[in-house]
Amino acid sequence: MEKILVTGALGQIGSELVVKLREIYGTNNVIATNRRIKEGYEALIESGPFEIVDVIDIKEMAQAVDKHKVDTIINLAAILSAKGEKDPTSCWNINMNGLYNVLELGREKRLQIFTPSSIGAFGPSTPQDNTPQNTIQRPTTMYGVTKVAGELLCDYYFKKFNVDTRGVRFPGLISYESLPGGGTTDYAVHIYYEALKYKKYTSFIAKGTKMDMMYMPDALDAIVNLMEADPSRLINRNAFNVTAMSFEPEEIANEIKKHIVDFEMYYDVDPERQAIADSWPNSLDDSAAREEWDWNPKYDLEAMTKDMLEKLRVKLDIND
Ligand code: AKB
Repeated sequence: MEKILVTGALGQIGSELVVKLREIYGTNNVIATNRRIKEGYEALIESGPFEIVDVIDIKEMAQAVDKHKVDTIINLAAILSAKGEKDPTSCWNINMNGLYNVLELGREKRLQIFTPSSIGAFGPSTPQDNTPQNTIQRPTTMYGVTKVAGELLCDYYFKKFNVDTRGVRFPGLISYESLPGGGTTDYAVHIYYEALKYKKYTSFIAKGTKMDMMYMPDALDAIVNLMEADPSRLINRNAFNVTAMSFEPEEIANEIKKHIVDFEMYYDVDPERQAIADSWPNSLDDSAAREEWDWNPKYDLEAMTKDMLEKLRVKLDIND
């Protein structure tokens, strides 16, 4: 990775990844792109090369790749699970046609490509506990359909055209910089904001619903470490299970109560997002990632909660 273009750079992962990549590879070697300017991201936009690029427009993508002599694309432009159920057409268009364009550019211009898959690539017939790396994948959301198809397409471009494609199946990602937009696991981010602001939170996910999660610093390390991994060690390449913790709403609430003793948790379950959560695994087996590229997350629920609350107190200017 020498000249890296990030799509969806103003999203939840992109806005933090661009900063990290610029620290490692140099500001001018990381080209942040997004399909539109978003309010609140002025500092990021002005901090280095930025282009308005829509992944579904291959000409726009090709121009940015040529202009900046890019050798790597990290393709983060995507519509998440809950939003994808409200607008399956856009979900297919951005997630699939965008990825196809990225892979075609990878083939033509010999680029290295990172594409995130998700726990959303699994479905109700997948084994729910310690979900294996290779198992049944029959997702019931459009997001999941695009993620399974995306995993296969990346495998195809590697095998057929020798494009250096790599990827992980991310769980719910938790961060304090940018809010996630339209996911099923978003409750695990919102809860920290509301705990600090109002000392209470109403969860749209039901008690007892376990899902895999990860703190953003570990997710960023996963991207960089996989992209830098020795290719001769990679057997799975495009869809490594990765996880850092698995919890249900009561467990995160109890962890927050250790820091905010009068925090109260309520439930008002959203049937659509609950159905998605119920179709996803309780916990993943990430041993392939550990064996093939030394995946080893640093944050568990306790360490993440401490750090999230400390960072958000500063960001939200809350002192009590
Ligand atoms: C979502 O909830 O849609 C995402 C994901 C797990 O892929 N956070």
